[in-house]
Amino acid sequence: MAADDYKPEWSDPDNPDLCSSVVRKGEPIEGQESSLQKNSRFTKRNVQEPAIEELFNGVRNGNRGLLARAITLIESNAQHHFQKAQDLLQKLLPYSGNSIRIGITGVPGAGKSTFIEAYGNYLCSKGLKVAVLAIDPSSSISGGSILGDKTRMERLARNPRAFIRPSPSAGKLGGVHRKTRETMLVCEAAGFDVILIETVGVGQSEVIIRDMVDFFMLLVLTGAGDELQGMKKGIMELADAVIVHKADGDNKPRAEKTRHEYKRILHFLQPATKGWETKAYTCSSFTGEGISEIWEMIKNFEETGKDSGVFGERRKAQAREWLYALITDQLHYHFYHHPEIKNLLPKLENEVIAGDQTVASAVDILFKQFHF
Ligand SMILES: Nc1nc2c(ncn2[C@@H]2O[C@H](COP(=O)(O)OP(=O)(O)OP(=O)(O)O)[C@@H](O)[C@H]2O)c(=O)[nH]1
Ligand SMILES: [Mg+2]
Repeated sequence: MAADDYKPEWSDPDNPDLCSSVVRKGEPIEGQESSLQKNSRFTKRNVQEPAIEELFNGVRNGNRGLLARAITLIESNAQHHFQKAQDLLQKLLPYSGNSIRIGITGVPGAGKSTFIEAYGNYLCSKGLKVAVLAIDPSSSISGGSILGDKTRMERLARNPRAFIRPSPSAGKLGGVHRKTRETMLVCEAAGFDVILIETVGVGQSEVIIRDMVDFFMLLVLTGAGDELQGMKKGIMELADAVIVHKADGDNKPRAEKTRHEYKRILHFLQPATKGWETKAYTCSSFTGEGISEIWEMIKNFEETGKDSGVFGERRKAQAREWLYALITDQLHYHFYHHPEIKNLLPKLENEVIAGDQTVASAVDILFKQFHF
């Protein structure tokens, strides 16, 4: 061993000879950069956060990089980003509101992402700019749907008229709600004409999305006999259109039959939008059949809704709902983060479980302690 060599720290200090490895002191290289230093991937970049003005101009000028960074700022959970994000939104707000907001739901595998790929490209080919926001509260568990969507929306992802943004799935649904809504406003200020929001129809997410879109469509599959029985009436009553998807090849006649079944059922249900009859359609994202009809139908929906005032009324009602949803969120947050409450709650919980305290009196005690 040379004078400067030593045994690695993971060798056994009592039996150093059992370990044959030695650590040799490195020699600095004079005059030239090592490949690690040269490779920019390994150098620490000083990433400066763009100022609000820069983000605002970037969004308004359709600069994708800055649009993405504006959305990242809005999605941030960091407390110190909150004010900046809200200041930016406040500036962008007057330029928002000019798109048609479409929510798309359906069970996993219904073909939502594939439909968005086909539909989004169709809309782009008509000269429209399309933003896609994908919400998937389940993907924090499955972990991979964003990657899947990238491949399913490959062509759309490369389309210069389209912008795809997977929503952060982690965290509670309320948080996803706020961020998706605000992201939607930013995309509108960036000049997107159509916003498509994909959500898996397995829980409360479709109710939340219904509250932020103008038009809500449900993608279903054939062989719906059983599915129809099991399907919650509730979700069908949220829909402005039921699309029997994958109506291609051998499946086409079955899709037509399924469409009739849905038509019959829809007849008995309350329509989701006043003055609009929710109908069933068939479509295939593989052949493109039915895609243009769906766009015509949505344009018709927008036109009749704007004429009757239903469209504008819904947006106002949604803004009001959103206000109260955020107030509830804040109250919830402040209540559970209040030091006295954090302290008292476990004790009261035990007392309630043990039957030593009534629930109402426990709540009363907690709220007497709750003050800002
Ligand atoms: N035959 C046929 N198959 C389709 C069509 N659209 C989608 N598929 C297939 O259906 C499967 C599911 O499609 P996705 O687009 O991933 O479905 P999804 O509803 O987005 O699924 P999740 O995001 O997991 O909820 C894929 O294997 C697609 O190839 C269609 O129009 N016709
Ligand atoms: Mg999908």
